Amino acid sequence: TGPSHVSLTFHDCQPALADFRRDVLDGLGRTRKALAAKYFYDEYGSQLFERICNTEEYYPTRTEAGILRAHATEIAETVGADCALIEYGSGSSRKTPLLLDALGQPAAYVPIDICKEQLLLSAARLAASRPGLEVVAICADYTQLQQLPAAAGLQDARRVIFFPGSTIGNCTPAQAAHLLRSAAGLLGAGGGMLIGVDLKKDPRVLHAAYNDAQGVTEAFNLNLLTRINRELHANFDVTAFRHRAFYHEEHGRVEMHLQSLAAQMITVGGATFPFLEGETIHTENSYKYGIREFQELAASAGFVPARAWTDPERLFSLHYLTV
Ligand code: AVJ
Repeated sequence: TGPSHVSLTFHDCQPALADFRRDVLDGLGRTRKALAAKYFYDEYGSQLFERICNTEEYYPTRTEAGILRAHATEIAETVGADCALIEYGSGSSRKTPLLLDALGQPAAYVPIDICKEQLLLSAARLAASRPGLEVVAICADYTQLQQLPAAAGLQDARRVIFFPGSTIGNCTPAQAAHLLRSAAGLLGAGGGMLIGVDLKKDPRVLHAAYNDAQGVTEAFNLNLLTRINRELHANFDVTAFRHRAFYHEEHGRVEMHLQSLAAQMITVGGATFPFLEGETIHTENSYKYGIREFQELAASAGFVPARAWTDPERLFSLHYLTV
């Protein structure tokens, strides 16, 4: 591979439909119905998420990009050149160029995403725009990923995980500690993680961010039911549910729910689930942290918090942690 050679390999470890079915049947069978947030990201859900990122109310995306731009040189010095860069939940990979431009060419770029369609598009676009960069795309649930495939740039390079967007906020603190521990294992000694974490703030700002006026977040939440109908042959009437999102102060998290507007029965793959009027399916947690609070969580999971950057309004934080 030379400097003008476009290099892209694709590894398909996409979770099986049977896993989705099992998780949905289990989640709807609980006293407090719940579904995992990772299931939002089918092809259309991933597109809706991109649109959320561009709404006026959803501040995290542009704020994190602003932090990356404002502190690019310092971030690059802290992360260090000559690493293999692994991105968790790479999605559209729109923030990656900000980091790559500051870092210079890494030994490899490894985007990992659960949505195959979006991963293929964004990895191909990134590989084409950076000839000479070895791109190793992996469709997988990164919470389940134990090791990386054999690839030239991954042989003996120091590893760095880029985990932007505050996606770690979808985990409870206990789940987050578990995920960080497994990431530290994947990184090995000398590795590091550049991770975006949304900060605690005025609940009104949070409320607006998860209840945008255009209804994109509402459509994103409701699309989960459409996905279940299509992939698991369920009979959800999407108009019989509404989007609910609120900040839960004690838990320090935004919760998203789908609330049933009537008493109704839903069938999914032969099983029937009764809904009371007003009953909800809990579809997402989005935890917010203080900078110190997150550093303590990372430390409890075996990382050493090295640096943290924030924006002037202290809306969002970007942390560098070392193993
Ligand atoms: C991509 C998980 C970080 O929790 O803010 C956006 C997803 N949900 N609006 C978040 C989301 C509703 C987002 N994460």
